[in-house]
Amino acid sequence: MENVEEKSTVENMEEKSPVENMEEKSTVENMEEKSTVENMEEKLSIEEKSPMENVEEKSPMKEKPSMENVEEKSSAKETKRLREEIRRFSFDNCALGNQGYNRVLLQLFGCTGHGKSSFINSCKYVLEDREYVMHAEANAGHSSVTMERRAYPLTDTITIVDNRPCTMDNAKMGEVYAQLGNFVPLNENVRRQSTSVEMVRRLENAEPNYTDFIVPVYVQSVRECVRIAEWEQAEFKTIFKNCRDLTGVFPIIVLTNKTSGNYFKIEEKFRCLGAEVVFALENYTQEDQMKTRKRHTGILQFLQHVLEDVSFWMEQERNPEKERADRKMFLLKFIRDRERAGKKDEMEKLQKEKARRNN
Ligand SMILES: Nc1nc2c(ncn2[C@@H]2O[C@H](COP(=O)(O)OP(=O)(O)OP(=O)(O)O)[C@@H](O)[C@H]2O)c(=O)[nH]1
Ligand SMILES: [Mg+2]
Repeated sequence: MENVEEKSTVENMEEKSPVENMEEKSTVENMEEKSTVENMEEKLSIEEKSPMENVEEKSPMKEKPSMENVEEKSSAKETKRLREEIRRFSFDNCALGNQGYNRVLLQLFGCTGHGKSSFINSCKYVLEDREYVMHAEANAGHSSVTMERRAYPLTDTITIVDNRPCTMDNAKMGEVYAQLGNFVPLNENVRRQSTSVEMVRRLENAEPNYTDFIVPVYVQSVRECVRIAEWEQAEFKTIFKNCRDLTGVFPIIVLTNKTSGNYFKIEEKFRCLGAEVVFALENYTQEDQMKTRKRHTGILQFLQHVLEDVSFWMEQERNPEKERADRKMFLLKFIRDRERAGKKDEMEKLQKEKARRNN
């Protein structure tokens, strides 16, 4: 290639046989026969291209599949394979059959603005393989956007749920636990806090649902996660453990905004908090919908991983009715303990106040 570039056109012509030169000449003659406009256009199109481009165009290398082409084709195949595998998942094909389940419920939770709704839009974008649509409203504002618990079907078997945002304070997690436990109706507004009496009443009256296999997913933005203080770590640990005890599954961690900080460090932190699985990714958003291989496969691999986990859990004998009854017991105990802890705090405050007055 270098040699070809270095040689002038005259030199190239001199090296050619008389017959080749004749042929080239006749092309020039042909050009003369064309109209001036046609000639100008042809000339311009030749001049616009760099010499390298002209050589490359003639080069047979162009026809050979480049590494990039091969990778692109194989990644397109991989994306298609993953997508089909995810769409095909059915509880009926699990080791012991469906055991009474018919839906995987991916339950997203986390603080406001960390990318829960954007993650839902990304999953739908990747699975549906058509133009980006903002199914779940996502916004850069400081106030909470998602006020209701809304379900978005991803496939015939998988539904993803956008839960109302929370603060990572175990005492204030009652509403979130109720949502994760599937005791709050879907597609209705959710309260930030309820009294214990209201919560118990709701538990008693909740529509029985035994057919959802619940998978909790905690969403955390790398951008917001500058550091997690010592006391917060203890709180995170308690919350994750409670989610596991409630649903039987340790929350899967999804780190969004992966390119806005050192996500390796944050991933390590979450692993130290007990997380077995951490996925770091960059969501597709209204502002940035440019498809990239890694983003697409990253999201599909997350879904594939969830289904592999579900298949693993379905290898054991399960009883959906009992699981729901256990979740209810867990919540009732949580409400009772929270009530007792609240009363204890109040008593301590009163005693301190009394001691202060007596002194
Ligand atoms: N660059 C980038 N922006 C993101 C990413 N995820 C979310 N965002 C942006 O962050 C903002 C908040 O995202 P949302 O998806 O609304 O967050 P949310 O967790 O649903 O917020 P609430 O509904 O309030 O709980 C939006 O402007 C998104 O476009 C990401 O991975 N990368
Ligand atoms: Mg939201």
